[in-house]
Parts: sequence; C-alpha cells; structure tokens
Amino acid sequence: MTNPRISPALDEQARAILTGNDRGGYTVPTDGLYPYQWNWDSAFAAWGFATFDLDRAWTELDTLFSAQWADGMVPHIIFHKPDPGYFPGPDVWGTGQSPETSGISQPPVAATMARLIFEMDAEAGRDRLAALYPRMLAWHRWWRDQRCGSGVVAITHPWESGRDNCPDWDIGMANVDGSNVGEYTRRDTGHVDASMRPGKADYDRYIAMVQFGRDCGWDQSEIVANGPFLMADPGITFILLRAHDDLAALGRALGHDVSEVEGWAADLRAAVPSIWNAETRGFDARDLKTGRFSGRIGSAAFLAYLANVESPELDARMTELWDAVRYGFPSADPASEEFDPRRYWRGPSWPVVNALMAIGLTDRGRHAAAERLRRETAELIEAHGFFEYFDPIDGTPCGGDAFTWTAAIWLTWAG
Ligand code: 9WN
Repeated sequence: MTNPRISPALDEQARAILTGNDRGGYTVPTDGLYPYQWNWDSAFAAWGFATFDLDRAWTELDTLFSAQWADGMVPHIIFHKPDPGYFPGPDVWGTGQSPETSGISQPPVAATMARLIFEMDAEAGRDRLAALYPRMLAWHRWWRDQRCGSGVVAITHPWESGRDNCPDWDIGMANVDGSNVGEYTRRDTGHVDASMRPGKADYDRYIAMVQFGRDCGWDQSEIVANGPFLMADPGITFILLRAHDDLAALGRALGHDVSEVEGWAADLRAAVPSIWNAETRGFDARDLKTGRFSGRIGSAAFLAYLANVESPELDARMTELWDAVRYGFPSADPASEEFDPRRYWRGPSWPVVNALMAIGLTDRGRHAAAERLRRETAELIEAHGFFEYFDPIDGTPCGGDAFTWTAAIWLTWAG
C-alpha cells in the first residue's frame, strides 16, 4: 500500500500529532477529550509511528499489553495517570487492576498492525515480536473463550465494538434500563459539539452496563450470561478473523506451531454465515438474547473484505451505501431513517475504518475501490486537518482535532 507522498507538510503535521499525543510509551487519542490510552487507537498509533520510528512503534504495543489482565483480556482503556477530563474514569469502572483499566475490551486490530510493522523490518522487529507474541495469543484465546460462545464474536457493551452509538446496537440498547444510574456529569460534551456525540439516553445505558460489570466484580461469564446487553458484532468478527490469520503468520515467522490459532480462525469463519441477513442483504448485528437481527447495515459489514469474505451481493450493497455519499464510507446506511451525518457512529465517515476497509479491498484485488476510498479520505484531511470523523456528505470535520489515528492512517495509507 505505498502511495506517492503527496504532501510533505501534512506528513510533518501528522508526525507532530503522534509525538504531541505521546505521553511517554503510549499515545492518547487526542488531547483533552480522550486523556488515556485506548486499545485500538494505540494499535493504529503504532502503525503510524512505524513510518518514522520503529522502536517507538513496538513500545506502543508493549505498553498496551502491559495492562493485560490475568485472563488474557486487553482492556479498552488504560488509565495510566488520573485525569478529571474524562468520564467514566477508573473510580466508576472499579476493576481493581494495576494499572487501572476499564472492564471490557475493544476491536483486536493489534496482531494485524503488528504484522504490518514486523514486515517493514523483520530483522529489527524479531525480538520485540517474540516478546509480544504470547500476549497476543493469550488475548485471542480470551476472545475465543469469553466472546465466541455463539460462534461469531459477541460484545457486552457498545463501547467494546469501538462503534459506540451506531444503529446496529439500537435493538439491544432498547432492553437496557438506564433509569437508575444516578447523577453523573459527562465530560465529552465539554470538549466537543454535543450534537456530534451520543445522546443522554445512550449514556445512561452505557453507565448502567458499567455498573452491572462492577457489581459482579467484572466476572466475564456472569456478564455474558446475565448482563443487560449481548450482541453479535460483524465488525469485531471480521477484525478478529483477519487478526487470527495475521497472528498465525507471525507465529510461523517465529517458528511456532500455530495450529491452535488456525483452529480458532476455521471455527470463526464457519460461523460467519450466521450473521448474514437476507432481508437487509448484508452482514448484520444480532441480539443474542432474542436472536433478532438489528436490521441495520453499516460500515462494519464491509470489513468482511478484511477477512477474505466476499460475494457479488456484498459488492452491490457496498456500492449502494457508498454512492449515496461523497466522502469515504458512511458508518450507517444513508437510506435508513436513523442516518445522521454528524452524530458519531450514526453516519459519519471515519478515516480509520476507511483504512481498514481499504486494506481488505486491496488484498481482494479491488484496487479501484481501495483507491477511491484513499482519495476521498485524503481529500477530507487535506481540506480540514486530522479530525476524528467527517460528515460524509459535505465533508464537515467533526469531533476531536489533532487525532492520533487519523494522523497514523495518513502516514501509512491515505497520504
Ligand atoms: C469510549 C478513543 C475512542 C475510540 C472509540 C470511539 C470513542 C469512547 C468515547 O473514542 O469511544 O470508548 O468516550 O466515546 O467510539 O472507537 O476508540 O478514540
């Protein structure tokens, strides 16, 4: 995925964002709004760092895995240093970990990013990879043991998906009681425009789910069995499937027996048809408490390409959603009534998801589609800067500025 470098000035800005968001061994997603280390943001940051500082890239992944739980989970937030600028902080999560962390995970892109980094310089990365490999293996085993009971990957909280308020989760969220969570003060809406963030009803339910986890001591089996929310996520299913293959490739490069990982990948691949919804003609989230499909198609469905899953129907659906907007891939279906072009994961185009989709499309030989995605993403960044997400219709920049993963995908892919 090498592109001619089209703007040295933007390259320089992107590097400055990564180094400016570096808090010493880890990066924050953006200053102010997200003052801690987030899981999948860090994996993308590592990929970005690898374009100019390979050693720093491996360190980012090391720091992420230094917060791994004894059961193998790598948490979605690591609260290295207290910061009142974010809610809910470590006191609300109450996981009792050291360092303090949240109690859920996030999309496992780390092995995919580690492979991209390793392949930039295998010699220089061999020892770093050797140290990381058993930790990544333990995390993938955790996904398999704690989240793949139904075959595909389940999430226990919308934050686990990384696509917090996308319409996929609406049917599962409807069953969560957010009325008894008590008083709290959000911090996100003090940093960015509230109309671009999830609403209060969503936040009440997010907090109710955190309180359930805390009250049962973050017992993952209890959360899966009796927690308020459990939905099959096409996004993490495809990301994990891809990551299993990348982890196996890394294991082989180190001379390990990778048959266990290959087995996990085969089982997960066999379960993928269970999230195909013939009615919506797409891969769809499913409420595992009722078996019902969400009936919503969003960008996660098209991460299928990343996992070597493709079909003419998927291609046709991708074109339908994409041709309805102008800038990159919409996070929700523009033809649906929920579509909201600036409300977080309910419509906006996310550079980081565009990059993942493009990796998949390139690997499947869809070079024209991958190039269109790159060009449209680059146009957004060139016109407005390194924002968190963008209105896919008119390109309005949204959310946080000077964003780590937007800078990272510029250096590695879009720029
Ligand atoms: C909750 C950091 C994270 C991303 C997620 C994105 C958003 C957090 C929030 O920010 O989630 O985890 O408070 O909104 O949805 O994908 O990792 O950039």
